[in-house]
Amino acid sequence: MTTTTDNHNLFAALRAAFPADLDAVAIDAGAGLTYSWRDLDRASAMLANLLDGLDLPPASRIAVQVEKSVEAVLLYLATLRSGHVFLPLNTAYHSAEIGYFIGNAEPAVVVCSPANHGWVSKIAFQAGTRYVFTLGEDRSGTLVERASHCSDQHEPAQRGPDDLAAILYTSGTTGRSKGAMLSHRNLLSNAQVLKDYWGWEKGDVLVHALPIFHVHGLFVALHGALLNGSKMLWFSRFDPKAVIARLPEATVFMGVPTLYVRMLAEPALDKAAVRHMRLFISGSAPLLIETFRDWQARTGHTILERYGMSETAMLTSNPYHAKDGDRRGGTVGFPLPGVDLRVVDDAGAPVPQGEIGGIQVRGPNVFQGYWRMPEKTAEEFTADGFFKTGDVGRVDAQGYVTIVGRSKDLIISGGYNVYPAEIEGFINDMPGVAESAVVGVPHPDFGEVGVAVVIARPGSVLDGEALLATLKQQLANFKIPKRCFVVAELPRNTMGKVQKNLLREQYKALFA
Ligand code: MLC
Ligand code: AMP
Repeated sequence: MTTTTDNHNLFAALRAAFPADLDAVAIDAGAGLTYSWRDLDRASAMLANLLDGLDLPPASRIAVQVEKSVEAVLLYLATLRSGHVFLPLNTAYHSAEIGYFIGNAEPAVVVCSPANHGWVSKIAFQAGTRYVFTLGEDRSGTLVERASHCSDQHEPAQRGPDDLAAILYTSGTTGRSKGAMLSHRNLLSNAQVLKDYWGWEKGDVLVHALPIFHVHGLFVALHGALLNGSKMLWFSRFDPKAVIARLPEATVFMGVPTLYVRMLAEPALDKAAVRHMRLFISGSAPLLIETFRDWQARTGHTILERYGMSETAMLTSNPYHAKDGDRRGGTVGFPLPGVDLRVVDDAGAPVPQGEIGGIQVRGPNVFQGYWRMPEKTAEEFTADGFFKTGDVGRVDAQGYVTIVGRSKDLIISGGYNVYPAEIEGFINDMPGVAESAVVGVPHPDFGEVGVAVVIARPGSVLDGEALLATLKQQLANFKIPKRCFVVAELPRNTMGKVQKNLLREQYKALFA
């Protein structure tokens, strides 16, 4: 087993952190189903040997759209282990979305759920994919079947620090999604910083209730537990009652704000339920100050809010240790060790301390660029190597960062990003539609949701509900605006540009 520092393979570092007792439980998936550390090692070796046996070009993309399962984690570990590049895809994506990702990334291997094999394999083989495997949530499918014949011993592939470990697609404000390329060093350096910063300790047990196709569930939560040799209580989907019932066995929880809102709605959430908890972490979307305060009042715990992105993993965090400061609601804390963060004006010059501007960042966690989009990559970096996050914020005299908005036209709904431009494009293509605007409005459960405002072509009559029903057949469910209004005109400025701020104002109380 290679664990020497000259191999920068992230898997080698995670494997080196496994506890000495390999028979201890690593993942408790509920209903009596558990995986030991030895299981993780052997099963990921078998899957890595399966990938090796396919004789793929080095750094092949392994695209994966499957329901959350421990086997999906094993496939992620196996992909790292064999030196290929993991490309996770949200299970909500439909064929048009998947067609784009597969066409753009040209994965050598696609793994999908058994139910989707028909349409996914058609798209994949047309795009030149060599192998399509299936993986069901219940360990069914051809992937596990084929791997069961492979050896359970595997030496991790030799990887350099800048070699790619994963590509995460993030939607673009204009045009199509971009694949953020993350290297072994990007991911490992961030995981190591968080291990220290959040005070991971022996005996910690993590509740893992997030999806594993985005940074939060796949990297922040999973790497955190693995790098600390900590057990995970595994939930294939978030159910507040089920999670609260197992909180007494846990010490660490990570969630998007919606998860906290939904747990607060449960009477069973009380001080007894959280008696062994050490840390509650929130991120991926703004945590409302009311949620922060309600959580404090109900549980006695102060949520630690942090901020990150697909392109950078984690950037800032409220302090864990009291000696480093308070956890301040409404702020995302301090830049993490190793992260340079600055706030600049429209011309790119740093603003005076305390003033609002665009947030730019630099550090070992910042990605390698967008997959096959060198011009886009160049546009998003400054000459001195800072990445333009598209988030707008300020830094106060104590160094706390507050996010006040976004320069990118983006809605964050229940922790998922929705790009209005993409939705508007689909709506505008529908018969009878002259134009549309999609804006985000406050929502008590999802934080923010999309609302579509549509103008009909002269002579056409449109039905908002019918438009949404059509959209639902084309796009992932979380992207569908929750309401659609057909109106006579959209508010415009003197340049003719739609004034989305006025629409947001007009519809802001829709879900109050
Ligand atoms: C589901 N729906 C959503 C939605 N999730 N709509 C808007 N926003 C969402 N996030 C739709 C469903 O399709 C359904 O529509 C209706 O809303 C009600 O669904 P539900 O049953 O209430 O949803 P549920 O399945 O319980 O999912 C809610 C959720 C989930 C909050 C558990 O969205 C979730 O796991 N979010 C976490 C996302 C995440 O991990 N983000 C991290 C990104 S990483 P219909 O019409 O079908 O009834 C990142 C970087 C960083 O941002 O800093 O971490
Ligand atoms: P994603 O592209 O899915 O990785 O989403 C990243 C975006 O989520 C960031 O650019 C921010 O706009 C937002 N985000 C993440 N964490 C927070 C937070 N704690 N507060 C506010 N916004 C956040």
